[in-house]
Amino acid sequence: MVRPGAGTVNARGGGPGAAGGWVVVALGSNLGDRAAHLEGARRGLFAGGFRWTLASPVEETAPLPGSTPGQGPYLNQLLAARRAEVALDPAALLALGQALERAAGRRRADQSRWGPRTLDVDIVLFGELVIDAPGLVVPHPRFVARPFVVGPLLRWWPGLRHPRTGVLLAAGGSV
Ligand code: A4P
Ligand code: MG
Repeated sequence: MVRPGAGTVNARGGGPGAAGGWVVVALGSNLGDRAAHLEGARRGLFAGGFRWTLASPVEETAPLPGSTPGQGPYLNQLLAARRAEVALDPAALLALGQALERAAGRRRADQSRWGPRTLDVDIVLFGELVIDAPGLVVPHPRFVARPFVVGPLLRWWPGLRHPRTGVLLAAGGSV
């Protein structure tokens, strides 16, 4: 749960290659009808006020190292919306994503960390915002190591810099 006013929110300057005008969400699913879960998330996000206009191809990916062993492959996809087309603040977008996860039947209590899930909705970027609040860290703390996130980002915004560090993103994944 994100407590309004908790933590810190800082806006950094934009610049060439910055995705300052865009909000980016990552979808993941490796349980049940994976494609249907992503479709439900795309529809629910748009209807809820995240009016995305960029969508990466859906990519099938092996579970990341560190994921609970024995689970199946994921479908992953990235969506991006212009900030002007996002009628939600970061906490509200997180709450919408979690509501969609619940609607997809996700149960956290009986799942180990990085266990299989019907739907995961992560906020990757919220323009240039840097957020360190209980329950919400933006940019998403692990996205730079994920080729299925960094790949689409660099195709959309070559020369993209990490809003927290200012470091150029690399396809290989480290910042
Ligand atoms: N949270 C904090 N910041 C954010 C943010 N920017 N976006 C909090 C979304 N949530 C954020 O998440 C745990 C807590 O993170 C939430 O309470 C939220 O307030 P969760 O969805 O309950 O659990 P999780 O997703 O299992 O944990 P975590 O650590 O967020 O995992 P990740 O980083 O989401 O990775 N392999 C492949 N191939 N594809 C995947 O998509 N995903 C994961 C999970 C593991 N392996 C994967 C994939
Ligand atoms: Mg997550």
